[in-house]
Amino acid sequence: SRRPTPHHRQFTTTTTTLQQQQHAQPQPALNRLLRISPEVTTALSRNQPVVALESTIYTHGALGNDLRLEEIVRAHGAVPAVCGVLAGVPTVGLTPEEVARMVAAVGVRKVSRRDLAYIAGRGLLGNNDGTSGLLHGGTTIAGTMVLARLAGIRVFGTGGLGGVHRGGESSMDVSADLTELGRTRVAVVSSGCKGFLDIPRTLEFLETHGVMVATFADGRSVEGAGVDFPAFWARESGTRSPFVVTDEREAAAMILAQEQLGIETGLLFANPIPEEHAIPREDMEAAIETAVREAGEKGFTGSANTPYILSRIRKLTQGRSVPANKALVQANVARAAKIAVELAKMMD
Ligand code: PSU
Ligand code: MN
Repeated sequence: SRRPTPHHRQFTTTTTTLQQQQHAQPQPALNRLLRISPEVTTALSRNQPVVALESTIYTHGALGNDLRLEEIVRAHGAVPAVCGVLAGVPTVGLTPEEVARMVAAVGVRKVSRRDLAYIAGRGLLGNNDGTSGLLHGGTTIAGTMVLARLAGIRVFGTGGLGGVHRGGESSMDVSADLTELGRTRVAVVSSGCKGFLDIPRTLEFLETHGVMVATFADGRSVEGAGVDFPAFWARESGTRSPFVVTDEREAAAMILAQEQLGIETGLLFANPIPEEHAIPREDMEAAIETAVREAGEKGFTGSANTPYILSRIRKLTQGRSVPANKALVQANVARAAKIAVELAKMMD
């Protein structure tokens, strides 16, 4: 396979610019509103690999507290940065204790781009004693991307992207994760999009918004047939991935190219669930159909739709979806860390 071999001088020139940007003081207003942990601040200023992690997965995911995502990031030589809103303060680099506080709180919000001003504005008024969950927010992929970009983090590992919902052509339920990818330059590593979505329309939407979508081939044939864009619990979706990526170094080069070109759009790297944890599509389809139908009947629309469907699927599959969900997130976060490490090497 052909590896990208950019001219070394181009690298060096751009690196200087990037480092100058990174070392520049953040805007005072930004500084006041966005809290970045000391560890993440130091890592970013030294151009060390950092991986953003979302917090909705903890606050609304009910996947248990043994995901060990930060451990996985560290084991691969990168620094984890859990993003979320703690007591009204948008934060990059939440500690496990802070995440536990959010999870334990009653009324913790699911925070996407639109929710940030609402919750942080209330936080500005000082109504942030932290005893109520109302000013805690688990950030979705979209919300996490916003915070990661503000902090200067380039890589983000997570579970499954939101997308165009089934029937979305009339309900217009399209996850803000998709528009965020269209406008915010963060590379997201996920197991494709959640399997209960309309995958062909999701890919159409991403194409419209100019998002590069590449699926890790893992030794599968790159020439000719290509590979499927994965469907969360299943490696196959019946829909081809627009692009294929062979390894982490190649992914890192694409991230670097996007940055050097000055394109502010995000990138999506799809990482199919590890084979041994995959659940065949046919096995999931009955549970998915029931969950989607019930969500409609019971009126779980808007931001309540995805958490409801995920929890119903968990019940309907007698918990079989949970180990698969955990395994895929862990694999994605490991992959994200490897990409971040490769990227840091290229920027050295
Ligand atoms: N994992 C869960 N529950 C969730 C999500 C993940 O167990 O709700 C979130 C992800 O953070 C993703 C979001 O970004 O669902 C998409 O939600 P929506 O379809 O409302 O945009
Ligand atoms: Mn939605």
